Amino acid sequence: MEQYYQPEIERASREQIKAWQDQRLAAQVRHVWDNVPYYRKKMEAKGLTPADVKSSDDLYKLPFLTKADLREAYPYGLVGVPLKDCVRIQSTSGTTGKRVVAFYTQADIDLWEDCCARAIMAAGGTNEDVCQVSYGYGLFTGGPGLNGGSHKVGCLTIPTSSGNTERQIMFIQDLSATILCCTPSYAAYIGETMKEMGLGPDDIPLKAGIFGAEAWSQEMRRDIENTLGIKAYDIYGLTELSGPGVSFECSAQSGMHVNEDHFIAEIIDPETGEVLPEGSQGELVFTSITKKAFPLLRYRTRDICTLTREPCPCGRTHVKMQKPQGRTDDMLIIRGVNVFPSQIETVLLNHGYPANYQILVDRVKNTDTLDVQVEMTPEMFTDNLGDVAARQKELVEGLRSMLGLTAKVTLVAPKSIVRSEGKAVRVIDKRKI
Ligand code: DLL
Repeated sequence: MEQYYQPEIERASREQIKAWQDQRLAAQVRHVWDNVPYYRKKMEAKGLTPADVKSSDDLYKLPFLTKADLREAYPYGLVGVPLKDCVRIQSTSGTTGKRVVAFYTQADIDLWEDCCARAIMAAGGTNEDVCQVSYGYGLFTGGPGLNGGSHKVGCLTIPTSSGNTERQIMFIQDLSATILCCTPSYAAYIGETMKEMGLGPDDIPLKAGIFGAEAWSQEMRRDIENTLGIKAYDIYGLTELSGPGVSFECSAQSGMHVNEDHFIAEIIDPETGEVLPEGSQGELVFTSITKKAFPLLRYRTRDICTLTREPCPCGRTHVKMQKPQGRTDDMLIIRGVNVFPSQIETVLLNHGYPANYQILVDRVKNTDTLDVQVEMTPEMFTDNLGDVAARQKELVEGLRSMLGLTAKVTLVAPKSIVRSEGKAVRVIDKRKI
């Protein structure tokens, strides 16, 4: 039976959700106008005052915020409350430019943890469960967010953080963990290590996994579900908006419910900024309507996906976002063709390869090259060069029909591609260097 952490909110009528959003957005615009001079200037530049935003129907009038704004305003320029009222920061793992630093009041942390608790209960978690949190702890939001949610549900929480994979498996077995929270690539790695230790799905008590923080395909979901003997749920979020739990998957496993009492989602055309109708694919934009320390209005996530309000069999009424297909800044343009790493992953998994691969992009004599290095499983591994060549050819064909361009495929020995304990690095684009 479906369980809810806050049923009266998660199953509220659309009218009720709209009423919350209308009232909270107007209050949030006023809060930001009064307390965040950086954003007030942006509003003034558009000739807006808080009186222009009376309800969520007026949202489109507001200016966007981008990562560039966050960098410009670093570190305190977008903070909406006195620092004495802030109790924590978290930060992104960004590798280029300045990190994003997000601030939280105690109330902001509470609502963030509520969102994570909703995700855990949607995955079947109760206070009878043992929840192992194998996302990184520290500045990254994954560990602290799911840890807080797990406490709220009342699960026995095991804060292993990431790494030391054999010890992760030992805790799962010895402490009878029933729910595992980590990135999908780390879940796959845990599964692979279990196999090497001679363990199968029946040797561990896990029943569910809550995996996110990076794009992962349906094929990868099926793989992880089979290896660990669990149901694998997606969870989405970003540091700028709190962390994991902006949206989460329910038993229907067909998209993630956005916590609309805290976040308003829009889909825009990334080129023009125009708001697109429901069902269109575009860039996801979020407005946080309840957080006070780091309130972001119309923040452009760069994630590409669609929204749907089709009724969900789980009973939740909040809008669903499809799995992000990738990020506008992840999209590779190779010889003029748009390529998402997730498309390549789908082809590999459909041909029976594990999700251990690396995509190398370069430019040789003014032509882009795409080289996909794919690991063979130990069962496939052979030194018969003819067999390897035939397998490579099959993948080149598969990629050609998915992407419409020719890639070079190199099959490499098992275990030769480095494993990830957090977010996997799949793409090395040498053209930028
Ligand atoms: O990754 C927060 C998080 C932690 C989410 C644990 C889920 C679980 P950041 O490090 O700021 O925050 O990265 C945010 O990661 O804009 C997406 O591009 C990507 N992302 C997050 N969740 C998913 C997902 C955390 N389920 C960025 N599917 C986002 C695809 C995801 N991409």
